[in-house]
Amino acid sequence: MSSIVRYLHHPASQPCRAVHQFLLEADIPFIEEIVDIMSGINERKEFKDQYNPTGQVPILIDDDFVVWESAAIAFYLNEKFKAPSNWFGDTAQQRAIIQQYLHWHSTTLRRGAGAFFYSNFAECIWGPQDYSKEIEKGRHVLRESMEILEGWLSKTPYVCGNEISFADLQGFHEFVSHHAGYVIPDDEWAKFPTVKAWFDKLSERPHAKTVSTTIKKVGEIRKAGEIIPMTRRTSLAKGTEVIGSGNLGIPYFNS
Ligand SMILES: N[C@@H](CCC(=O)N[C@@H](CS)C(=O)NCC(=O)O)C(=O)O
Repeated sequence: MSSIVRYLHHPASQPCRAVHQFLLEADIPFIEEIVDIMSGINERKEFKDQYNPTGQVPILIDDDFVVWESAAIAFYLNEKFKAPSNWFGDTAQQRAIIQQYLHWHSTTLRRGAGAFFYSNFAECIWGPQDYSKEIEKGRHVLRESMEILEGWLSKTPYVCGNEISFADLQGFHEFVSHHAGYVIPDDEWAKFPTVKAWFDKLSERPHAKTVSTTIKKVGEIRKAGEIIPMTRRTSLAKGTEVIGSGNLGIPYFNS
């Protein structure tokens, strides 16, 4: 296997930034390739056949080995490059707790990304419409997830213990998008002071800043009311969004 891996990603994507930050934090050599998911290139058959049948990023390529899903990518990198044990755990119990977070994350906090997507990106794709139901669904999941996180973080400084792990990066980058997109109002943050303190602490890490530059710009552009041209669908508009929702009449196209 090659010693320099290829990392296919997009900086506006939460799971992509989590893996990107992990690559930098663990000092893993990689070649960066940005996939323009805003243009829908990732929806092409060739892309899906070659890289990822879901048409999503991030994707990691190590010679002829291809792996997608952010947590699986980070897990592979951790093993291959023998990253410091804080990232994926040293003991069976630490490893289990980190995996526990990652599984919880993908069905809860991650689903709250709908609040960001529908308040910041939907209009750019489908024009002005009433997206409030979708936004509220995302916000609901986000609030419930923040309640759980508030409990965890009141016991330990990081979500899985005393040291930062990949679980923190995965969770943190969801909040980076919500923060950049003005999704969580101050009075909502105030209900979760421990989550906010954890978010602020992680925001200070130099690599967190490096990988978050683009999404912060995106947030400012949208706040100014400007439209970002994009034709993409997203995982959230492919019918995989918030629990039991189906599609609430928001148009999207299957090709
Ligand atoms: N569970 C996946 C989620 C990946 C994901 O949602 N990727 C989005 C960007 S945030 C994507 O590539 N969407 C395709 C699109 O927008 O067309 C992971 O953790 O890697």
